[in-house]
Amino acid sequence: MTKTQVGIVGAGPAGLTLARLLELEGIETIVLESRDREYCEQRIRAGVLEQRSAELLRDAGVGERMDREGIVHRGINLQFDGERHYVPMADLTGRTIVLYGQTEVVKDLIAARVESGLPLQFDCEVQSVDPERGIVHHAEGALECDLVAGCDGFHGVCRQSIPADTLTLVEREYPFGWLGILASVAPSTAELLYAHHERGFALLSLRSPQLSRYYLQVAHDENVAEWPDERIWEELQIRTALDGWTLHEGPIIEKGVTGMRSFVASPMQHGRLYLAGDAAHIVPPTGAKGLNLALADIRLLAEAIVHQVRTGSRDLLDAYTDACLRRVWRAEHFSWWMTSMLHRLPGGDPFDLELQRAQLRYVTTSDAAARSLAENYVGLETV
Ligand code: RFL
Ligand code: PHB
Repeated sequence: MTKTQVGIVGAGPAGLTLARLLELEGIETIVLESRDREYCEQRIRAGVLEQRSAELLRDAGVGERMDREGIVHRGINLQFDGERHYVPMADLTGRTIVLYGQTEVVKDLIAARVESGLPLQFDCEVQSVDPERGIVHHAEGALECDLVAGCDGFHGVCRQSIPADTLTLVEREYPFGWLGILASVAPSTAELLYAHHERGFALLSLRSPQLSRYYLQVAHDENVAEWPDERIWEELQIRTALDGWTLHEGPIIEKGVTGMRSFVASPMQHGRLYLAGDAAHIVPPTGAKGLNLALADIRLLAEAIVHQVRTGSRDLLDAYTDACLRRVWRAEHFSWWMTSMLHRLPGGDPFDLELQRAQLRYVTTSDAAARSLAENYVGLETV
């Protein structure tokens, strides 16, 4: 049986970043990924990197293109009741965010791994993990590991390999989803716009000076075939309209619907298996936290593994779940709060609506409330 120090299941941002950080410390890893390279590099997902996520990628030696092509943002816009308000996050917190697509992060990490010539096996599905013995069963055989990193996302097999009676799952599903598009048109706003509207939420984001990424609140099981391009633009125009401002339209090059859920599995470890990223927790995307939480887990897991290899002490590994979950639950609350404040609640009564409007007025008029939103959005340093 092949042996390695750390077996990594999944070549998403979590698995690839862990592989890279351990490589820099001289720790041996093998990465197994069920899909092919092209699929991994094309999958469109998150776009907002907290400052500390950007720093982690720089520490991993893959920040060069991000620093050249990523777009630094200093705030976000919130729109409601026909007015647009700016939340100056950098002024309120001293920190910024970087707009750089998850697809680009993944491409940079894969390129670095390939250049190092270290094992990264695509088209190699993991079927199960034996957490006690550290054995990973995959399409082409088995791998024996000192430690297994379960970075295989929400639908992966690693979490399911932990005995059900030792795992607590906490979950909330939301009665709506997002229709996301990538459009070949210059963004119409310099920074992100989150819009509360009686017809539903809308978000204007971007990927580059020529590529816009826009979202509309839709039903959680919405059929994308019912959304021809004209209908998407019409709805975006209505939900983001503002006197004296124009939303520019262009060819839509990708569209898809994502359901929204909050989910936390605890503990995030069992025997030799450690879960990280979406394999252990999911947030609704309104707080832009999914990718950032995955990278925060990886920072802790890499530190704990290095500490154990260098000193023989399991202290940091044993503390891994608690250290991760403090940040995870803060982000769960923030993501739920942003989601609740900004979406049209199906069947929502006037009381719900007035609470949302009161909260939106508060965060756009009180410095203290705006700072609270901003420090969560850019990423808290203290959790
Ligand atoms: P990933 O990115 O899902 O990577 C997991 C990898 O594991 C592979 N895999 C397996 N490999 C081997 N054997 C198996 N049995 C395997 N099962 C799965 C998968 O093919 C994949 O390559 O998890 P990771 O690394 O934890 O990264 C987390 C982020 O991807 C995620 O938090 C965010 O992208 C969440 N998310 C979004 N977050 C945002 O902040 N903003 C967004 O706009 C946003 N959009 C999204 C999203 C997540 C989505 N998913 C998961 C459905 C849109 C979507 C569609
Ligand atoms: C994105 O650019 O894809 C994005 C930005 C902010 C969010 C979610 C997604 O809250």
